[in-house]
Amino acid sequence: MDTLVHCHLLLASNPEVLDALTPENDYDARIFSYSKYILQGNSYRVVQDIMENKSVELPENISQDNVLTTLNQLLENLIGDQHIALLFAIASLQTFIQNNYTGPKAPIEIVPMVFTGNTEEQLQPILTALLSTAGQTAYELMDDPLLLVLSLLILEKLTNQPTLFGRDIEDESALITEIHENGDSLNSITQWWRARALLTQISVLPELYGVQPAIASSILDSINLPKSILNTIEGLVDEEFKKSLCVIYYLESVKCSLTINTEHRALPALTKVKKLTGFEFVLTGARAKRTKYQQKAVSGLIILAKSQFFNDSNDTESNEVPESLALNSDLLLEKPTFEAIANEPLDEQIVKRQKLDEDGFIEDKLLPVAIRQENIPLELQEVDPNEQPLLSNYDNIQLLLRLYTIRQTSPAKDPLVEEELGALVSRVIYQDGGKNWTIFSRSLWERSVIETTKAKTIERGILQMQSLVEELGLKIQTRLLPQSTEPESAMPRLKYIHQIPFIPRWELDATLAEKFMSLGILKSAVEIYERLQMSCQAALCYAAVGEEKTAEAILVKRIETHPNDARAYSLLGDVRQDPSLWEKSWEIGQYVNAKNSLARYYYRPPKDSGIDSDPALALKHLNDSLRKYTLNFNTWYFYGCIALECNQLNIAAEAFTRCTVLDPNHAASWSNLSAAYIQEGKLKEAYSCLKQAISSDSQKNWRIWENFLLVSVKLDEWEDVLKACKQLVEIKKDKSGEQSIDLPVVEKLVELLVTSEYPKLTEEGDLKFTYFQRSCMDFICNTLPNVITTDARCWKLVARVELWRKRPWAALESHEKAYRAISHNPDLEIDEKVWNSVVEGCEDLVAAYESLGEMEGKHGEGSLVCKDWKYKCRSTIKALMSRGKGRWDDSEGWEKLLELREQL
Ligand SMILES: *[C@@H]1O[C@H](CO)[C@@H](O)[C@H](O)[C@H]1NC(C)=O
Ligand SMILES: *[C@@H]1O[C@H](CO)[C@@H](O)[C@H](O)[C@H]1NC(C)=O
Ligand SMILES: *[C@@H]1O[C@H](CO)[C@@H](O)[C@H](O)[C@H]1NC(C)=O
Ligand SMILES: *[C@@H]1O[C@H](CO)[C@@H](O)[C@H](O)[C@H]1NC(C)=O
Ligand SMILES: CC(=O)N[C@H]1CO[C@H](CO)[C@@H](O)[C@@H]1O
Ligand SMILES: CC(=O)N[C@H]1CO[C@H](CO)[C@@H](O)[C@@H]1O
Ligand SMILES: CC(=O)N[C@H]1CO[C@H](CO)[C@@H](O)[C@@H]1O
Ligand SMILES: CC(=O)N[C@H]1CO[C@H](CO)[C@@H](O)[C@@H]1O
Repeated sequence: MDTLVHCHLLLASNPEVLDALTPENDYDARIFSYSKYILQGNSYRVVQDIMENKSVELPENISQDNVLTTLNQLLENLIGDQHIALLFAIASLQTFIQNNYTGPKAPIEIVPMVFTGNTEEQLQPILTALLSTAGQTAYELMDDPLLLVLSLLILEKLTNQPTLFGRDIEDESALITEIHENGDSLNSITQWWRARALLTQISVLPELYGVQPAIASSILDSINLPKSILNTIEGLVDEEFKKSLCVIYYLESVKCSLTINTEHRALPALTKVKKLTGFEFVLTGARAKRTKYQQKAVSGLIILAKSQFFNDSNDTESNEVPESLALNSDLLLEKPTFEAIANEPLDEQIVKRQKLDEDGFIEDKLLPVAIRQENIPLELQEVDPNEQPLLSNYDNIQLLLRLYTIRQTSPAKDPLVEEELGALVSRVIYQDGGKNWTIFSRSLWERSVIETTKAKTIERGILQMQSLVEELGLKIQTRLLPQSTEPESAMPRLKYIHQIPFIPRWELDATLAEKFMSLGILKSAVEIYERLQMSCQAALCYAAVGEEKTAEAILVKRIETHPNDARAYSLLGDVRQDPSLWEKSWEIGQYVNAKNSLARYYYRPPKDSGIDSDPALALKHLNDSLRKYTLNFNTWYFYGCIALECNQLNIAAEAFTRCTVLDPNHAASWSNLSAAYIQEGKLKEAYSCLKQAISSDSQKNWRIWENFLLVSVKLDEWEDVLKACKQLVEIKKDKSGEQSIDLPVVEKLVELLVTSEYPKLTEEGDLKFTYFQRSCMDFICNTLPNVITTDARCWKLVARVELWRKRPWAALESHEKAYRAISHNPDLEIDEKVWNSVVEGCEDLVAAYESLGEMEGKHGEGSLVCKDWKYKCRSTIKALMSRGKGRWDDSEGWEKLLELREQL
């Protein structure tokens, strides 16, 4: 029963579902009424009720330590009752989110409820400091940080985890949580809420350091989380319900990856959730009119999408969603009108970026793509592109999460990517029917972010951003003035908040400021930063637009007022390139980026510093950085590269292994990992890394393929050798021509081919070549001839293979080409070496005529490869002699030619 109630809390179900359950006693009734408050969006009432008459006194002189001690004592009593404590933690978290992310502000004052006396002002910096971590300060103006602190404290106590408050954790592995499929469901539920609370904490921090990311992801990393919960309520709920819980689990797991920058791991969860909800969508081309006067439609992108199930629609109705501003353009249409779907050839780059499967439909990618009309899944072919059907909210969220994942994994400002993102967000915004607040306002926001990158739409983009910032802030506050007797319910806004990446209020503001900054509207930007008291952000922006002096001044001032702001020290160090500031930053706050800056500095010191590069020292700084924060891909990569350079192979292997875990598609990491293994003599390991590397190598990096070739040769993996040879020729032929052919390796391949058994005719009269044989013949006989220019040895290899293929006429042709390749050498007349080699070539050709000429020709029985081969021999010899006459008449070669002519 408890578990069921808690599932509804996780799902943010409609509060009425609780009416169907009957409490057995007063205690249960209390639990039910608390749960109902939470589901109604009145979490504050739970907090209020539990804290009634429990406020405690703080010691005279308030410090971080004694606030923490006092809170811990207060909670000791409360923790005794696990259920009530958990509900209190949930309610505190939801109220915090309501107050800083979604509004409207809850009508309680938390500080006076907890502490007697007038301490609010003194407490704010202390509570902010408690939420700060790894040298970076949590956002100082957030509302009611005490709610988040309480929630986190209770949740870590309930899960028996070491506290993250008031001390530095060195060993993060002790904190990783493992959830078992048959584990206690209440524990899993508590862990789940802890992950939510930690992700909330991460969102009030300016950057991503500390142990919180690792803990949150360890909780949300395993399907055992929902499974262990569902095990307990087996039989009590239907399949649909179970599915919903798994759906939100996957969505939150993706959200977590996005939040902690491990977005490369998001795809499997996205794929699972798409399957679970039976969601169909596809990106395809369409003709579209975008402007009012446009006569002809031009090609564009569109997402066609349709939901299969609407099992998440137990929503409380609310018609209030943020206003979508009209584009108000004389030129552009509000939204494009689409005409023919999928008749347009898709942009080549979209097609190339993804490997097409046979039927032109790309599944299991961030964006499934249909190339042609017939590749569009059946259900979607019927969709009217201009009136697409309503999507279920979970499906809308999937589109948004895919949008975030694409954005985080693609190069910034790529116009093609922007267009794909635009297509995604349009699909979410333009649909008929009810709109959900969180999802709709977020998609409007994302549309603005995209629009502000384009000249034609930037105006609406900025205005929409401004209006959203106000909508979420000021308007909510004014609306909440006492005139409204019934405060608007907070629930519609909270419903999907844990599935969508958090963007706190101030971050919306800060993004708007950044946009102003990038447009050169410094004044408006600075106004915002000042209002938000975000000195570091302001400094970063100034530095980015080249105003280092201003940035420096802001940071200096910040340090004067906040001598413990480690991040500010480090940023000042970045501006001044001064190692002592980074050292200071590390000393006072263990701020991770300070160590990264130190490493960069000592690895590549500025010219005017007069010091030499010191990779070993850089390595040491990076080691400090990584011990403190283990999820930073770039730091691991840099660490690995320097370690390779210093021949610290174990370290390099460890580093690149970490890289490949964080981003399994990073070809260079796989390749560099293999380099470490090769040097350690671990060829097998190197080989399997390189296999991974080439399967993710979209950049066509020849270094990777060359390594793959070398290792495959050493391991006698000839199919792979062949594959690598082919790819290398493909990559390098335009630039280096026949130099791209690795001759000794190709010779070995030919040797293997021609000594392999030639297939017998099957009953149907076919020849069944092995894969290697077919592929090798194709490479040697079809690819190489287009690349070879002067190398006779290559032509002879082709001839050998043609002969093996029982195509003597083709073999002879290759011999002729081989001879032509050497005999064209203009140095023939002046260099005896060249003369001798041409004579040798001539001998070879004559031998070829002799041996092949009489064989059965191309046209089958009765035909010959070369009927007049003797005549051809003579004329070849004659032609060569006439070229050498007068210059080489008494040379050894001349003698050979005479002899040759005799023997015919
Ligand atoms: C939606 O509501 C119905 C009836 O109120 C209930 O049976 C069902 O379990 C709810 N679904 C979810 C996912 O909460
Ligand atoms: C809290 O204190 C007030 C006033 O002292 C009292 O009226 C009220 O009953 C108390 N509430 C509880 C739950 O003890
Ligand atoms: C207040 O703090 C000062 C120094 O920080 C300390 O000496 C003093 O004993 C404290 N007073 C109380 C009442 O704790
Ligand atoms: C950092 O160095 C220590 C001691 O040399 C070593 O044990 C540890 O594995 C290193 N850490 C990383 C992340 O490589
Ligand atoms: C500092 C800050 O931005 N606080 C905001 C927290 O969120 C609420 C919305 O409920 C805003 O009103 C506050 O301004
Ligand atoms: C209301 C509704 O659409 N319910 C659907 C929920 O999902 C199941 C399958 O999992 C469908 O059969 C229901 O129709
Ligand atoms: C405000 C609100 O809740 N609107 C909609 C949320 O989404 C469902 C569909 O999943 C609609 O039925 C609601 O009207
Ligand atoms: C693909 C590859 O080899 N990438 C890098 C491996 O590391 C070295 C540094 O040691 C880089 O220079 C390579 O580019």
